[in-house]
Amino acid sequence: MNLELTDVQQRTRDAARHFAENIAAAFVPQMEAGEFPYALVQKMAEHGLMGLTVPKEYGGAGLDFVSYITAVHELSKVSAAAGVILSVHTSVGTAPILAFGTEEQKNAYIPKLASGKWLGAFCLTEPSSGSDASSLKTTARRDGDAYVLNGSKLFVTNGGAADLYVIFARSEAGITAFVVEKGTPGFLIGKDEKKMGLHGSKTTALTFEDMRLPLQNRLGEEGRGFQIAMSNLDGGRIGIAAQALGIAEAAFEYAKKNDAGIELADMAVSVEAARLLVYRAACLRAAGQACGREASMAKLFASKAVVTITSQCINQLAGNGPAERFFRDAKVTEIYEGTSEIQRIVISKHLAKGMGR
Ligand code: COS
Repeated sequence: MNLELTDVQQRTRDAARHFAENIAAAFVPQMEAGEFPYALVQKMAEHGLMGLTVPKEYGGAGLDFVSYITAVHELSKVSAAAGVILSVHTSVGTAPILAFGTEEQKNAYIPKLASGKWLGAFCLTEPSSGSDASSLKTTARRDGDAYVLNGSKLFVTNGGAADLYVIFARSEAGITAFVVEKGTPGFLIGKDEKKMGLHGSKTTALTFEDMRLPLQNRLGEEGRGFQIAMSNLDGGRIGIAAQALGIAEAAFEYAKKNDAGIELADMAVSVEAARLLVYRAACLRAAGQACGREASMAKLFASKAVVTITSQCINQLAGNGPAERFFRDAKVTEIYEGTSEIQRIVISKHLAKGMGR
């Protein structure tokens, strides 16, 4: 497999790096103070970052998944919060509608998401179901020409800030996906979680109280929601792995600049190995090939690497510059979009099916 970036991918990476260093960096203090960076998202939109993988016919840049991953990677080197805003918006907020939406849904939502006029989010986790996603309890009861949703979601990234939500609920035929606009009656936004890291990224609970959705808000077939969630999490996990890689690389560069000693060699090996796994998974996704195993491997490895590297970095350079932010931002990459234990389960399932490459 050729892991060299093409000219287009390199240009996207260079533009994203330029944007991260010259525009996003200025928003870091505001984000660290706990503010969601609406103005930064607006600038990301103006620079075409919010629709990188969306086909041109729906107003996107029509680029491949690898190009998009370079953008998450570069942004995360400067701001892991900006990286996850982009990753969630693209891989799990927009991609399911592109992949499973009707032409009507795509025309209604994708141009708004691709232009960045709207921000996307994804709601699977609930107060009583995280890793065991298939036991979710939010209900979708059919009532004439509508579904009525009741339940709640937890730890929704971009929650409250997003305009459009992909929501999973249990209907008669099983787990079913829906697209829901903020402001729909019965759609209630909870308060922001106070987190150790990613202070610029919003994480909220959502509650649905007799939230009535017309049939046309159902995404994909009734009962196919779990597959929709899982197939999009494959892409989402590569995004989070790229975020972890970005933080790891930033911490490594910072340690190198400050001469953090002999551990630099181990850090360099981990960053390089994470890079290879992330870009390998991204290449498979871009080629439309199955990538669940590789996505989980990339996320498992890159998240572990970033936690180790940022920990070593803070051991050596405690109290200096951004080391403590890198350390705080790193941990959640081992948790969201599937914990490390979940990644091991996914990899083991592939091995058991004899799908090891
Ligand atoms: N792409 C498409 N379909 C997939 C898939 C994927 N990557 N992974 C599983 N599926 C499908 C399977 O093909 C199966 O479909 P059929 O019923 O039609 O055969 C169905 O989903 C169930 O698959 P499986 O039996 O493997 O699922 P499990 O219930 O054993 O659950 C885990 C698997 C634990 C891996 C899953 O629940 C999971 O990933 N949990 C973590 C969820 C998560 O990441 N949460 C973070 C929240 S994101 S905010």
